Amino acid sequence: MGEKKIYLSLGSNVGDREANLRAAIAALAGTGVRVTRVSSFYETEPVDFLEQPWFLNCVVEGETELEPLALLRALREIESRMGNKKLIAKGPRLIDMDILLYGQETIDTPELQVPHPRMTERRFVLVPLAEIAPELRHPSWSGTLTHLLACTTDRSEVQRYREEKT
Ligand code: GSY
Repeated sequence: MGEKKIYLSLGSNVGDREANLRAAIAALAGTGVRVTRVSSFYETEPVDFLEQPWFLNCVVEGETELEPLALLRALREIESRMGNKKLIAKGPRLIDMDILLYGQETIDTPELQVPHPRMTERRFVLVPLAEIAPELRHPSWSGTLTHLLACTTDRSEVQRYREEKT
């Protein structure tokens, strides 16, 4: 099938959120994903389920030869190895990894939908993605990522995170 450019959304709102994001990004290399870019980290107001701590979110660009479902399973494997437990649907989680885009493909199966169906309604995805890929387009969108960000009706807070220097 060849190598595909992919975009993933990562989020954490339990424990050491920064360390969780960094561990998940590091783990991607062992699954057949070559990470090519990582956005800044962002402090983001929860959406959907509001009574939970703010998230730290970022977006990762990578290249992989994994098929889409194999990639999804690899992400779920990293989540469970890191000890993720989603006790409440849409509730707090140590790490969450979603496939946003898989090349220019459209996938609509019960297990996986790509582009991620809610990504254009989520500033916590659009802001970091626009940082690393402002001109990104997909056949199912009208315009670039920058245009989608300008048009979204989501007003939730997304603030650049000050990363600690070690
Ligand atoms: O869908 C991913 C988990 N999640 C998030 C998130 O990552 N960030 C923010 N800000 N809100 C969220 N609500 C859910 S569910």
